[in-house]
Amino acid sequence: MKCYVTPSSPFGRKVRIAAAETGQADSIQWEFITPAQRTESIPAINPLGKIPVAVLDDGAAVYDSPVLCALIDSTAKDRKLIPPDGPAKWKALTLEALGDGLGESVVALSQELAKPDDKRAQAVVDRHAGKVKAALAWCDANASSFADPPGIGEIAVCCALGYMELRDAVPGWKQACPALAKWYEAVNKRPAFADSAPPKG
Ligand SMILES: N[C@@H](CCC(=O)N[C@@H](CS)C(=O)NCC(=O)O)C(=O)O
Repeated sequence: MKCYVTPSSPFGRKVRIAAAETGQADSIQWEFITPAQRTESIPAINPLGKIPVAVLDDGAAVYDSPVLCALIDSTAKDRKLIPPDGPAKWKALTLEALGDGLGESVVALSQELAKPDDKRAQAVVDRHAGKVKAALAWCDANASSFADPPGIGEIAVCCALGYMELRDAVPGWKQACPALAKWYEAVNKRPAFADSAPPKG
């Protein structure tokens, strides 16, 4: 399959990590595109115009990142990212939803903060900053029970934090969340995470 991502997208990074962690990165044709190329060509594949999106060998489109990660996990042989059933499965998928929600609020917050003062809506900043703060506090309180090796939930949380750092959207978060910061530093040493770190700038 062919998978479209942008280099700095936390959701694209999730899919890249899922593929690398399960040993399948080389069986996917990665298409790194710019935001301008995304605007131009992705709506023909995904009506929402968002990446990550994949085109399967039979021409079918698959999106978004939770669906793509589940697809990749379904063809993984030894290392699985999503437990097969029972409470462990729902726990992993719920942590993925938290990580994705954190990522969405971090993207919205950093876009709003990047606007000039007279165009910025403080209510939007406050709403997303509140969600980010609450998600970080939850992750900090629960980091000691994060799966090792990381599953799909931990991958989603790490990708959101990586984008948050890239945009410096929450200065001082490592001091405020020391357990989460320690986990984040350790998990980023795994090759799949280090190799997909978002580019600066
Ligand atoms: N829920 C989606 C979110 C994907 C998403 O927001 N992608 C962003 C890049 S980080 C995008 O393509 N934005 C373009 C747009 O919203 O038009 C997922 O998990 O894949």
